Amino acid sequence: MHNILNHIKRATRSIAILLDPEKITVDQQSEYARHCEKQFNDWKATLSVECCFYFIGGSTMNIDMDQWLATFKTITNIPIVIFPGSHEQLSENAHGLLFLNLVSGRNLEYLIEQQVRAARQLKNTQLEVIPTGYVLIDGETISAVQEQSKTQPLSQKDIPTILDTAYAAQLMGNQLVYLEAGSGATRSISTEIITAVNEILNIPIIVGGGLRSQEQIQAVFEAGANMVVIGTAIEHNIL
Ligand code: 1GP
Repeated sequence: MHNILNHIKRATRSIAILLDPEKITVDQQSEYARHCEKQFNDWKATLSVECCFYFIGGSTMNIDMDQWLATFKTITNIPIVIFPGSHEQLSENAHGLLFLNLVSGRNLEYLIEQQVRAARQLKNTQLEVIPTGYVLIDGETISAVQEQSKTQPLSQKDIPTILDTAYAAQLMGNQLVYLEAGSGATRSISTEIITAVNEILNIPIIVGGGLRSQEQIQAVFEAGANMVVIGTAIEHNIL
């Protein structure tokens, strides 16, 4: 048992690498994991990161994710957390699951429908299920989340609405709040927003989308993020 949420709560700085199984074949997994694990060690040394995770998921999933995870799980000791694009991306071959609700959007499909469809399968799960308020914020590109969910991101300029949304997510019982600019965002979430959200919440904050340098990651931690998620920069090997 990894006790993922407790680790995130206790650590000052956690980091997750987001892997999309559609983009990595089973044969490439070992090489990819070696590359990621070297990166995790660098971050521990240079950014004082304490806990490392893999987030696994994608907005679409046209491969057998369960099978992909079954092999990936055998080649790493880093906890694997599913970051699902839909209720079809559930698998017991992981350690945890972000049980997302897209609180920035007004599409019932992602506020309750997907969660209801996942519920029966999760009744007897061994996964650590972590309720997570998911807040999509404009990253100046049309993100896959925006397209898939057919919801609008919150404007980075509208900090009061971002704060109200994040606070509502906490009041609703979420254990984490994820501030998301969207994978490949050209503008990551401002440190001003992260600081303001950090001041009003007492649950950990995850920040992701468009982070491409050590300096950006450092600034996001300094602003108050408990966890940072990096996808594209690892995929394109630009860190
Ligand atoms: C996307 O926040 C993650 O859900 C990661 O974004 O791919 O831009 O690093 P990037």
